[in-house]
Amino acid sequence: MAKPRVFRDEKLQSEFNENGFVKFKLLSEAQIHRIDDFYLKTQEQHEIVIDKKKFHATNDTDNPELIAKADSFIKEVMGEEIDKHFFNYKTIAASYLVKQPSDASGLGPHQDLRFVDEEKFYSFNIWIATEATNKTNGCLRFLKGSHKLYDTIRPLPTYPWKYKSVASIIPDYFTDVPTEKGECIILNHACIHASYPNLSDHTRVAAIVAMIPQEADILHYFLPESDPKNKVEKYSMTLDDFINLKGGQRPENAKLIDSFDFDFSPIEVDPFVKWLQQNNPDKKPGPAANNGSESLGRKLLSLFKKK
Ligand SMILES: O=C(O)CCC(=O)C(=O)O
Repeated sequence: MAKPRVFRDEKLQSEFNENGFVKFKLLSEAQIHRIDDFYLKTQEQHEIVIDKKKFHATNDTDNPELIAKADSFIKEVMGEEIDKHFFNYKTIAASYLVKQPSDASGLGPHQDLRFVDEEKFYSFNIWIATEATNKTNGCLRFLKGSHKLYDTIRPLPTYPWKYKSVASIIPDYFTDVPTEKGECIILNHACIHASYPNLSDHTRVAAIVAMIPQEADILHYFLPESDPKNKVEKYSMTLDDFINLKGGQRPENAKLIDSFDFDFSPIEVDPFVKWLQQNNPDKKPGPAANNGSESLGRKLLSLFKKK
């Protein structure tokens, strides 16, 4: 069964379906300025975490007032344009994603959390930076088509990533996606992606809004720590449940709708490499590198929820 359409433009929808990401011009210079201005006014509050984190999100501040204000401000500005490009959607959370100028500000290959039943739906971010992005200041990179490869559960607070076994191979096959000022990237949360460290002389600021098709339920997958035999718990969530989610804990008021076993064993390397080569005949593998995926669970946590 085809997944519901959300783009008004058929070509953008089909590129997104095919690759797992697509970019287009979303915001005007004035709208970008407002997004930037809000960040500058709250910079000190946002940067409270920079001793520990060179890539950080509004949620990392643990400042409920700031998190709520940034959420509604970003939705307000982006909301002026979103309906021109999308229909049949609902928004989840909005946040700033900030890269300090540091070689520790890169994000290794990862998939974002799973918010919906991905056999029927998909969830995605609208991601937009306040300046043009490139390899030097931390642009995004994608493994084309990887959202269609395996059905993966990406739970919290543990994040037993099925692609861990191949994380060091993936970057050789990434497609870099630089952006012009005002251009956004729509990324499927199941598409493997990463971003370069910011090696420029100033902070790279981006804003995201997470969205899902209108008819999809918002879900949260919880996998308790320590015992690999634990079952995955699936909760039906409201936006408030997400806002009130505490790190490492079950959602307090959300309804548990299922509890099931899932095979989190890492994928086999050889068939994956074959797939990589077939899908990216123009790319050459280099020596395997450590791409920083070990701190992934922690970084993902900060993308989407409060502590
Ligand atoms: O802003 C970045 O550099 C990373 C963004 C990202 O990984 C995401 O939006 O899921």
